[in-house]
Amino acid sequence: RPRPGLARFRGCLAGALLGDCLGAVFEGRSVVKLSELLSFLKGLEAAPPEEGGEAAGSARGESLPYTDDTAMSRSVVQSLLAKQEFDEVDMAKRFAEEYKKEPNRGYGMAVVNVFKKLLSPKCNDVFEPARAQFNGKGSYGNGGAMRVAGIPLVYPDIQDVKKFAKLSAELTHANSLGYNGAILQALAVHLALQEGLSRETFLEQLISHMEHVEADDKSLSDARALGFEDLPFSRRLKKIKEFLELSSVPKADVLFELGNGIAALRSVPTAIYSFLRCMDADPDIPEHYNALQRTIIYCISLGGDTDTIATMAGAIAGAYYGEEQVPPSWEQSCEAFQETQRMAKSLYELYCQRL
Ligand code: R7I
Ligand code: MG
Ligand code: MG
Ligand code: MG
Repeated sequence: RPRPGLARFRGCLAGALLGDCLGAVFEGRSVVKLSELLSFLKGLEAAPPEEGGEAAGSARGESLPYTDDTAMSRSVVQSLLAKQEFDEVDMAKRFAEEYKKEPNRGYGMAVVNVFKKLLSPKCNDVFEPARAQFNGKGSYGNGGAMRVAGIPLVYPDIQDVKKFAKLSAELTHANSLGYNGAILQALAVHLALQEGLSRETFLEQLISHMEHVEADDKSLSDARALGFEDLPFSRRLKKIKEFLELSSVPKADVLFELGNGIAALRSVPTAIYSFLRCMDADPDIPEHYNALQRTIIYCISLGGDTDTIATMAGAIAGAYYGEEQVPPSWEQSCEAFQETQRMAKSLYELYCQRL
């Protein structure tokens, strides 16, 4: 198996952090004016933090805070690094303790009940609180997907990626429309790490994997119970293929078909589409922005769950383009950006050991 470079691991974590911190500024707005977003970015670029980076940035109180997306991503990474493999008890504990330490990072409304149960000494099955969510149906939110990038950065084998993406998501998201979104996002990062994959091959591979993932009984029954057609993620991936064949796609069509919401089904495909479409220039986005920047700008311009869609697309784009496309002025505007570099190096070492 070929070995991806360290630059892709650094790019992935940095892209994810950028997407969360920049996206969070606009989270929940139904409409984001591109002109406003571009002038916000100009402001960041004009005032890069002074010498001293992170410390100076936070001393001036100017860095953009990360949200639950990054807090949970960091717990995933820290657990994988501490245990050198996926460990559900350790990961669950880290999620819950991180929430207890900093509860105001913008967590989903329902997932906090899972953390509270995980913190109780009476909890002896770490998957049980997630199964009890939404009257036993489990959450279909995008929280499993938003934090999953660490899994494909540790496991080179695609079967391991699927297995541990699912298990890591099931700690909070027991509905298959939640954890299948995490599998899809993990597969996208996995493929992005591979050298020189074309847009067409990338999408074809995602479709064939997801058609398999979504064909099991629980995926079929969960989708039907919520009134969706069979194989809903696979269908949206095919819609993405149609969109990419058109010379331009109106924002309204993207929002109607793919969405910008907090359900995994209404956000993971949108992140993947954003990454793929932004491989090409966009007439509305200034040319001096590179493909990774364009991806994040495009995601945020869609409005809605901007931090989460941009963090997922940022992870994919960062893994694909590598850290060369991570602009220092953007990165240095984000809280705790230097820790990202250290974590990427450790993940890279673990990944290489498993090759
Ligand atoms: O998925 P989750 O961790 O939330 C992640 C989102 C990201 O945008 C973050 O940036 C943060 O803002 O939150 O947390 P959950 O609470 O499990 O799911 C998020 C929301 O999805 C819930 O609060 C519900 O509004 C909705 N949701 C559901 N609604 C009805 N029925 C998820 N599952 C269901 C459901 O089964
Ligand atoms: Mg968030
Ligand atoms: Mg969650
Ligand atoms: Mg969000």
